[in-house]
Amino acid sequence: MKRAVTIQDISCFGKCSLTVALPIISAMGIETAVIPTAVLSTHTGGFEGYTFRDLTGDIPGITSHWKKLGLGFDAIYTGYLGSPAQVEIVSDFFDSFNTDENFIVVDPVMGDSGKLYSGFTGELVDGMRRLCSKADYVIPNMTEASFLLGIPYSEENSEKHTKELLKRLAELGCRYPVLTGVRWNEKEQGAAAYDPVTDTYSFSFGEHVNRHMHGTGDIFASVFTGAVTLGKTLPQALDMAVRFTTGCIKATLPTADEVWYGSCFELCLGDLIKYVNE
Ligand code: PXL
Repeated sequence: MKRAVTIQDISCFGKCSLTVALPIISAMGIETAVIPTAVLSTHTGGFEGYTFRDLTGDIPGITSHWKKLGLGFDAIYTGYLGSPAQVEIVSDFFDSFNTDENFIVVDPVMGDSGKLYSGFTGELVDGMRRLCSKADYVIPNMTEASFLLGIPYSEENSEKHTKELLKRLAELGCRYPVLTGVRWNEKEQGAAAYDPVTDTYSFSFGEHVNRHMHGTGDIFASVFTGAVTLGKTLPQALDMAVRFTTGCIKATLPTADEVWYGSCFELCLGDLIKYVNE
C-alpha cells in the first residue's frame, strides 16, 4: 500500500486542509499520515474570531520519532502553514524524509482573489518561495503565483499569460509547476501544468461555476497528490483533480448558502474511487 504524509492545519469547522486531505487521499486507497501544524476553531476565510493554537513546537519531536522508527513516505504533501518559522521546520522535514524514490508536493496556500489570507506577510511569502524550490510539484492559484513571482496580481487569464506564469514558476526551482484557477473563457475553468524538461504544457478544463467555494484548492491538491502517488501521469493527475473538484462544486450548489463552510466533497467520494479504478 502506498503511504503519504500531509502537513497542514486542522480547521475544526469549515471543510479545508486536513479535514479534506485525510478523507480524500484515504478514499484513493493510500495510507495517509498527518502532521497537524495548528488547530483553529475555523479556517480564517469567512469566520470572525477564530482561535489558533500553533503546533510548530511539536513538529521536530514528531520528525525525530518517525526517523527512529525508520518510517518512509511515497508522497510528502504540504498545505496551509501558519508562520515563517513553521515553513522552516517543514523544510527540515523535507530534508529528513525526501529520497530519490518519493516526491514532494507544496501547495503554497497564501491567498486568493489578489489578497493574502488573514495574518500572512511578505516574510511568509519568502519562506514559501524557498519551500517551493525543494518541491517536485507546486500548486499555486493565480494569486499565490503572483506573490511567489513578486509580480502584481492581474485579472488577465489567457493561454499566453498561463504559459508565462508556469515558465516563471519553474524557474523557482520546482520540477513541475501546476497552476489552478485557469479560465480563458466564461464557460470553462481548470488547471495547467508545465514540464520544463520536455518543454510541454498540459491543460484540463471542467465547467465553470461562477461561485467561489472555500477549500476547493485543498480538494484539488489532495486528489492531484493521490493520483501521482498511484503512478498516474501529470496530465492524468491534472484531469482527475479538475474532474473531481468540478464535481464537488456542482454537488454543493443546491445547498451553497454558506460557501465558506466548504464544499460537499463527501457526496462525490464514490466518483473519486471510480476515477482511481478507471
Ligand atoms: O483552504 C485553505 C486554508 C487552509 N487552512 C486555513 C485557512 C485556509 C484558507 O483560508 O484559513 C486555516
